[in-house]
Amino acid sequence: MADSDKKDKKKEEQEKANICKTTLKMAQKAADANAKTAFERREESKPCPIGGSGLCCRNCSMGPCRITSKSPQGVCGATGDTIAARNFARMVAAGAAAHSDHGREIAHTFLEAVTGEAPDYAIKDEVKLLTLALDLGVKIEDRPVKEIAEEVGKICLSQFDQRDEGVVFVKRAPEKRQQIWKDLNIIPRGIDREIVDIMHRTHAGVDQDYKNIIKQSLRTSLADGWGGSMIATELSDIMFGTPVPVRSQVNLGVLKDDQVNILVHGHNPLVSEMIVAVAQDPAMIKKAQSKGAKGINIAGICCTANEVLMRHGIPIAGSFIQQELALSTGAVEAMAVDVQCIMSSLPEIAKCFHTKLVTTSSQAKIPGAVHIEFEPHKAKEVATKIVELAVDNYPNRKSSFIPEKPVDLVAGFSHETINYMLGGSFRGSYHPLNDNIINGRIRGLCGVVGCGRPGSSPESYHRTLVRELIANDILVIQSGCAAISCAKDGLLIPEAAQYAGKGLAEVCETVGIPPVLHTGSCVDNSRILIEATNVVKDGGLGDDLCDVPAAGACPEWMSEKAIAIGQYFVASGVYTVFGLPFPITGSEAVKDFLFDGIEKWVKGKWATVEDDPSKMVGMIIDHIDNKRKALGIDKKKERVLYDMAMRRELKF
Ligand code: SF4
Ligand code: MSK
Repeated sequence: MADSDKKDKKKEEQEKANICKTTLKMAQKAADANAKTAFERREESKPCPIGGSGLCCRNCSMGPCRITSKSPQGVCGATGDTIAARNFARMVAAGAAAHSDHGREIAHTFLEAVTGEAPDYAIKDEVKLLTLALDLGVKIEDRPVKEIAEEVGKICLSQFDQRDEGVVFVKRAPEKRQQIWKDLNIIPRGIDREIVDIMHRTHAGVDQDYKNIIKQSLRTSLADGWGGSMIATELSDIMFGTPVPVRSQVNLGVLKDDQVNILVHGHNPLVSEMIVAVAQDPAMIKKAQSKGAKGINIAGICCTANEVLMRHGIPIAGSFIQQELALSTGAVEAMAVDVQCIMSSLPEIAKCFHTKLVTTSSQAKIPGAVHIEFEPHKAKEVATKIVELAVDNYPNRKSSFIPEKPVDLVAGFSHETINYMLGGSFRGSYHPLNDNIINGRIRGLCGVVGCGRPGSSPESYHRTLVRELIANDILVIQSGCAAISCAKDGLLIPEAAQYAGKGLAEVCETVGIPPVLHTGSCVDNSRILIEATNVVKDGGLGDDLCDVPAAGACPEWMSEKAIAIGQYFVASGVYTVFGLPFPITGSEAVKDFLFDGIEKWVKGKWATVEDDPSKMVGMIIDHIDNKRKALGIDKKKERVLYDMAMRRELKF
């Protein structure tokens, strides 16, 4: 067998070993029940290669124009470079809009909660409120908490439509980083301003310089990462509690045969928090029992799952690609969805079973679903209606199939938790983390985020990448569906330290943390920015985010939000590796710029796209080792290659 054949065989074996088998099994079950899922639709659909490479424009009625070697310009004369950059910038704008509008809704409700207009919500974490107040320059003295909270809420809400000034959290970044943004004139204003700017300049016949378009997309992404998203995380923590380590379980096996199963799905925790509270009400449990159920079981899908997991230990039923499969178990009485990543097919799948699909946001209605609109001032009332609908539906359940047992996980790694766990409550600090990076036990850090896509090897890229990173002593911080994928693979428990390299394992065992830290939902990627900033501020690892031996990775993605996140990582100085498909590969100039030229501007860049997670690990290790060398803390370390023997040892 030729060497290249051997390598392909190895890659294939690795991919097979790391796929989510529950997903494949349930996709088949769904097909058997005539419930068509994304797995089948993907087989049927034929993605357009021109659109996929970023070279299709439909920004005016003279088009759509598709750039090929035979037609290298659109009707208006736009080149492939302009078109690819415009498409990329619009993806950033859409992703940033989704995160930040979520943040705006949280800020609105926060303000209504403190003024008494949304009486079902309260302030749970006063310490975090006061810390945030100080950051925002709000006086504390002996003022009542309510007064401080109101001022904090008003300042946060004002950030979204800030027209001229930079958003306030920019000041949290290392000073050198702020200077880079200032010199480049990309200090972000409010998200509304930045997104309107992108939509304007990408209209037909406006900005035709691809670099100038990319520059505005950097600014917009920063308005999200250091603005809208960060506000969402901060205020959610204050209202619902800052996450601390919590044990729970994951995978479709968290559904219960003998209980009313309610799934919460989407992103915004405002509805799901109330559903969790209402489902614990003894009167509601009694009602469920009167229908023949033993109780009420709440579980989550996607990032709403991550929100209620982080703060309440509510189990996770599945990731993005498992949402249809969760309904195909036939064991779900109701699925309540809020916003983002909700498949349009859900009502069709729900119809094959007895499940009630409930939409709750005025921004996200789905034909065929029951709509019970969420309003902050009657949050509990809305949640009660949803839970009652599910309870009443329990007797309609027919046959169900809940796949194998769930897997344990530990989540809750906010930056406050990392500070506390590493330094202790009285001397909380990132110092031990920095020390262990400097002494080489921890080679570096990697934020691994992303979604997962249907196909023959679901979620295997996340798992292969993360397994190999930890085997090479790289501490992984995760969010979103990437974290759910790896949790299902048993990597989010302290015992997973056995799969880490010797140095990382030693640190994990001493502190009692997993080698993969779950930091929250995809809006909580802002926590990763703060965690990296804390590493810089603690000292010894450079004076900007780009100096830290760290990288970002997104081996599987589907959402425009992932592109916005990638762009704010890059704008913050992070080397960021994405899996295929990447939306601008049709333009060599834009590709070269994002993968290389942009580094001169922001000292971070996108990495050459690789469709092999093991190669991505190689790129990340090279980058981390180069950063260690630049800091003068490099020690020669062999790369550990992930092999099948390592996989066979797994008990999960
Ligand atoms: Fe075609 Fe130009 Fe119109 Fe785009 S803006 S559709 S490239 S004519
Ligand atoms: S939910 S954006 S599929 S992570 Fe945040 Fe998952 Fe990706 Fe949606």
